[in-house]
Amino acid sequence: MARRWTNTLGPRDVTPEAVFLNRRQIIAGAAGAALVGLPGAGRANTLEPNSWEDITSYNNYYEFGTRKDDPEKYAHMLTTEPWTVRIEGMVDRPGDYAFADIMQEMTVEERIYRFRCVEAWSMVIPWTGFELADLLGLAGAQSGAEYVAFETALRPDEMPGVHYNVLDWPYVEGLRMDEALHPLTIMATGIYGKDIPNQNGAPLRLVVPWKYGFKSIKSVVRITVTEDEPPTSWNKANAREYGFYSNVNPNVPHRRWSQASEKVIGTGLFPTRQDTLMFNGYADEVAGLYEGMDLSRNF
Ligand SMILES: Nc1nc2c(c(=O)[nH]1)N[C@H]1C(S)=C(S)[C@@H](COP(=O)(O)O)O[C@H]1N2
Ligand SMILES: [Mo]
Repeated sequence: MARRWTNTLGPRDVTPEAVFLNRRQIIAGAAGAALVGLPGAGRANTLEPNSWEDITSYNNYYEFGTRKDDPEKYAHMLTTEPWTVRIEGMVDRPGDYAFADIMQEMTVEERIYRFRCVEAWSMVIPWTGFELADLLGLAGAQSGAEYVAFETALRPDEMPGVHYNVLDWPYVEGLRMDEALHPLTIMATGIYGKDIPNQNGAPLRLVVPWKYGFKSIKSVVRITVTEDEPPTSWNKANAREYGFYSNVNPNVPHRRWSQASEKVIGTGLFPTRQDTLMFNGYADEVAGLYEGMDLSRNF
């Protein structure tokens, strides 16, 4: 992972939404090449991002409550400046990394990704952020490490939802190392070129576009590089329904509902439904990671 980092775009380089929309085709063709020309998808080649309003008002962030509008109402209580991420475990340079220092080192890009929640709704979100691989490189992740574990802040004074035992706090997630190093895996720090709003996981959150949304852990304060498969919040809460991998897969239903189609957020009172794509449309890029695995067992 010998790489040099250059800072091409800071989190405060604001791109007005209208300008952003005009540029989206170019961006989708460059950074988001994965999104263009999906075989057999029967869809437009460019993705139409959801509005800022949809993306920031229809959220899951249970630390602030379980209703879709709770995060927008309450996440402003979270203090995100200053922010540090502890990176530890099998790394050459463990320590507390200030978010501002991380941003100095990272190449921030814009990526338009499909986002698919396990509750069978979907959006398209124009993230800005950097590749997780670059952050792991900065900390000196060691060869031989197999997994990466993530943890969200736990602040009872700032998070009204953590007083309820809906999950075992703090929220934790994990990836296999090859998933973590995949170029589609990013740490998002913005949306539409603006700083990421608290309800979406400020100041930095994981985004893994081929997995159900709950893998994309918000407001990360700890990253541990490890040999062992780490525990994950939804698997701890209900192992029958939520596995470690959680790859978007229309052929493997959730125990209580089909995963073959999804509601398209932002399509009005009688929302459009569309067929869910294998690996959320990123099969060409990521199917190889799971070759030989039985995805109905490793769900
Ligand atoms: N810390 C934390 N991260 C979280 C969650 C959460 O409740 N707490 N919800 C997850 C779920 S279920 C989804 S679908 C996505 C939602 O991201 P969004 O609100 O930015 O669309 O965040 C994921 N990350
Ligand atoms: Mo979700």
